[in-house]
Amino acid sequence: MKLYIAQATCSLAVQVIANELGLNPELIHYDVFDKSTTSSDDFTKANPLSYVPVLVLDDEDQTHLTETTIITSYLADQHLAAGLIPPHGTMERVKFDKLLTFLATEIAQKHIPLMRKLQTEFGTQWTRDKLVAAYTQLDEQLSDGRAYLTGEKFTVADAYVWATLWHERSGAPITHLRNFFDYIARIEARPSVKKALKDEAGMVAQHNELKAAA
Ligand SMILES: N[C@@H](CCC(=O)N[C@@H](CS)C(=O)NCC(=O)O)C(=O)O
Repeated sequence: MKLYIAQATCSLAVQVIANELGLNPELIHYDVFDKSTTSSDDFTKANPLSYVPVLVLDDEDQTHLTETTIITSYLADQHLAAGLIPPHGTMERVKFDKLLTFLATEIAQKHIPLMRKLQTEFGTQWTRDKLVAAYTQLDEQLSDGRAYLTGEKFTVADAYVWATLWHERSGAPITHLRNFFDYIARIEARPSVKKALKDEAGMVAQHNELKAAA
């Protein structure tokens, strides 16, 4: 498998889930600013919309999967015994997919226009307020002392929350949420997360060397 990643983006969620499962997809780094990659591949062929993550499967069709929630869920579904996602066809899974949709729409995609400073003053405030409300909901969910969002087990949802924690760049004031940041510290202690950051830094360094040599 090949996984297209970009520095400090949602592709980290896929790296974490692959690491949790002991999978080793070939990593290709995409620079979102100059649009180059660490391979000779044209990234727009991998994803015409030019965003990461993209997972290229080893099947006959070389299926290209996009969308963070879909890629992470797909990998977790292939290894259900690891417990990173509830099985399809259960109410637990319906609630889990609801949570993933919430994280994608109310958190991940809300940060992006803020980070890119694309909004009016009113729009910026409105979006930051939405983010604070969404993170507060997660903080409340964690207030019963559970280790992770859906209970005692680390899941795809936790990887996604961590990978899209961009409040420092988007200016969403959430650092008062103590349950939430204790939870983030638990996630950051996981070997899968440390490895994802190390591998990502390695790919960025390799990319910079390639550019310097060009
Ligand atoms: N709907 C996609 C969005 C992915 C996305 O926003 N990717 C960002 C990084 S987190 C990206 O690649 N941006 C590059 C660009 O827009 O040029 C998903 O949830 O995976």
